[in-house]
Amino acid sequence: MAALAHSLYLQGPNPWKVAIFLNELDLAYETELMQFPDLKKEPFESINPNGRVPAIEDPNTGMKVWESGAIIEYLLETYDEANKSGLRYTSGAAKWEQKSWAYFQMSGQGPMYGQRAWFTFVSHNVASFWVHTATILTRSAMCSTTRRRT
Ligand SMILES: N[C@@H](CCC(=O)N[C@@H](CS)C(=O)NCC(=O)O)C(=O)O
Repeated sequence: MAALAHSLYLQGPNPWKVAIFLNELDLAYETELMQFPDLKKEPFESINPNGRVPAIEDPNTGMKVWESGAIIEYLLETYDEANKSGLRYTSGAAKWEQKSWAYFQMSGQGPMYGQRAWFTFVSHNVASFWVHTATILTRSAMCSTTRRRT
């Protein structure tokens, strides 16, 4: 396989899922440690219109991929033909069990752990937190959709 030089925009817990997976597949990669203010503007928003890490750029394919779950699926499909990770289920019950756990992690466990950390370490005002979070997430989702490349 050709040498791979991924740029992984790394800060907070989610990028580590991708780093662990890159290591599992023995893929060479470079990391770029981002600062929070740099996530919500160019040039990073051209990589991830949602302005969050992780995101990767793959010079082998020219692909830019963001959202940790999507990145892991991309790496599985692109670089794990031999099922080195043991996670490349392409059919049957194992495929759908894997997808069930992956969706649970990304839509349930991950966000809940994040919100608990926010309440515990940053904001202790639960009521205003929910209004604030819903507002930010709604705006962020609208902006991401608007910025989506065609
Ligand atoms: N669902 C996303 C979550 C990404 C995410 O929230 N990343 C955090 C760091 S772990 C981040 O970029 N936070 C910056 C922000 O929310 O502005 C994923 O799994 O990639």
